[in-house]
Parts: sequence; structure tokens; C-alpha cells
Amino acid sequence: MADAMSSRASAGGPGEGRPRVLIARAVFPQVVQRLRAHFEVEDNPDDTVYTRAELIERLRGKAGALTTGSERIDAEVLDANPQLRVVANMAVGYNNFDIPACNARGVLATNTPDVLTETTADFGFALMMAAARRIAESEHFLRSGQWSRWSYDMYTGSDVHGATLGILGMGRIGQAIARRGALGFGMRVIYHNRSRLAPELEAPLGARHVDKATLLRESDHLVLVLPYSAQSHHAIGAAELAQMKPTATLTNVARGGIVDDAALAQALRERRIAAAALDVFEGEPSVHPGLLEVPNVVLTPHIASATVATRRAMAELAADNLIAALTAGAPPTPINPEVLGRPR
Ligand code: 8YV
Repeated sequence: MADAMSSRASAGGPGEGRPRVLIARAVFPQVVQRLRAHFEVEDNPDDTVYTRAELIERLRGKAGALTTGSERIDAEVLDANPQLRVVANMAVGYNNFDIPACNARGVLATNTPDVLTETTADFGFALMMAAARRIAESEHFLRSGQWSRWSYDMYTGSDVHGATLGILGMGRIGQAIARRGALGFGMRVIYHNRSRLAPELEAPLGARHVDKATLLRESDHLVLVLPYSAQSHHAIGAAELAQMKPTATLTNVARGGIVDDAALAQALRERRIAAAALDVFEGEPSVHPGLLEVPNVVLTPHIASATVATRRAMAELAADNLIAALTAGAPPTPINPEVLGRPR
């Protein structure tokens, strides 16, 4: 195929040398090298988190950018850089991209689905188990030298095996978590999703599609795996937490903002649910102070996809997308393929 986006405004096109790209955060040196074989690359080996103004400035003259969830790409950024043709997110979630703004300007956006599904599901399951079995809380107790004797009710939690696993957002990662629960731990799986899974996907998991109220009411362990959007903002707030069992746990490996962190901190403080496990936060890397004060929450710094192999696969897939979009070929995982080949 010819240059996948040859009809776009020129930015280092034929006759002007190789396209210029920005790698907005530090990534594997091998991936930087790979991109250097195709492009004039500005990378960020110090891993500076650019301010908005700096991001806009560094994008000047760039035809493409490899971004992470830290970089917001919206109308202001795109209008300041009309030569930008493709933004390749090294993440499956793309709530940092304003897709309508990209569409309106013919900018291709890509993400990294699939390569992180199983790794993220492993971590979601581990967090859920840590909350249910009070692993982090009891480790802090031991490390702080408070363990002087055994007692029958010391750090008793709730069982995972045989319990009801509730999943809000039954996409690829939700299904991978459901598989772990149903096939590995004999859990009963219920889920709520905009659309019901095909029967051939539900059947092997024994998964039952329920309304949100039933999900909240019946889950022993509720795991959130839905994309963030205006519609999913505070999908779990005080009203939803009040519908959960007092023995239930809540795990979020999706995005900050899906849970109302202030309401959750209060529910945990008042033991209205038993425990929570969070890998993502509203306004991260800041964490709501109320969450830092309560013992019954496991807190991790947005690392659900963080294995060496998976992060490498994510970076390579983002690079595949950039290379295909700016040289020749079909980007493997476009978010808005409708802009491909469209003049702008
Ligand atoms: C990333 C993620 O680590 O893929 C996602 O959506 O949340 C994580 O895997 C993070 O967004 C950095 O880009």
C-alpha cells in the first residue's frame, strides 16, 4: 500500500526528508532505535512529563507522536500542530485522546489492545484477591512489628473460590478476569455491560448478564474494567457503594474517575464495604488523602499492565502503528480508521 496517510498535510513528506516524530515519554531503547530507522525521532530519555505548553511546543513539525496516558491530545494541541497526522497511544485506554477532535482534523489515533489483556487480568485478579484476603493490610501489620501472637480472627477476610464475581465492563479484560474466576476458582460470574456477550462467550464461563443494581447487590467481589467516558464518570459513587454487601470488595483496574474516590474512602472508613483495591485514581498520580488513611484498601501505582514482556509488546505495537501510518501499510490497531485515506 502507498503511504497510508499520503493525502494529509505534509510534514516531512517526500522531498522534505524523513517524517519527524515525537516519543513523548521514555520507552525501551530498542523501540526508539526501531523508530529511528524510519523517522527523525525526538525522544525523551529523561522521561520528563511535559506540561501542556511543552507538549505543544515539542510537537511542532512532527508528523506523528507516540504517547502514553499522560499526554492529552485535544483540539488545542491539534490546532497548534496542523501537520500532526497520527497519535499512537501506548495504552489500550484512550480517554486522553479527544477522538471527535482527531476525526474533525483527519488525525489517525491508535491504541494497543489485546497485547495487555492477560497481563492486566492477572493483576486485576491479584488485586481482588489481595483485598479479599487482606494481604497488604496484614503485611503492614507484620512489618510494623505488631505481630506478637496468633489469634483465630486475625485478618480474617472473605473467600474468593466459590464466591460471586461481579464484572462491570465485559470487554476483553473483563472476560479474561471472568475466565480466571470461573475456570480457576469456581466463581459464579455475573456482569453488566452495555451489550450482552454472545451465548458462545457466556456459556463456558457460566456468565450471567444482569442489570447494574443486581450486579451491585449480588457481587461478593466487584471488579471494574470499563473504559472511562463522560457516561462512566463516577459509575461507582456513594449511591452504588450503598447497594453493595458490607462484606464485598471493590477492585478498579480501569481508570480513575470511574470511582468517586472520596465516596469510596468514606465507605471504607465506615466499613460499608469490606475492602477495595485500586490501581487507578482520580487525578493520579495524586491519591485522595482519605484513601491513604484507611487500612482496608490496597493501592498500586497504575501498574496493571507492567510486566516487561507486555510493556515491550505495547511499545512495539504503538511503533507498528506509527510506522504503518506514516510510511506504508495498514496500522494494525486504529481507533478511528475512518480517517485513513480521507483528504483533510
Ligand atoms: C498503561 C493503561 O500503562 O493500557 C492502558 O489503558 O492504563 C496502562 O496499560 C498506561 O495507560 C500508560 O499509557
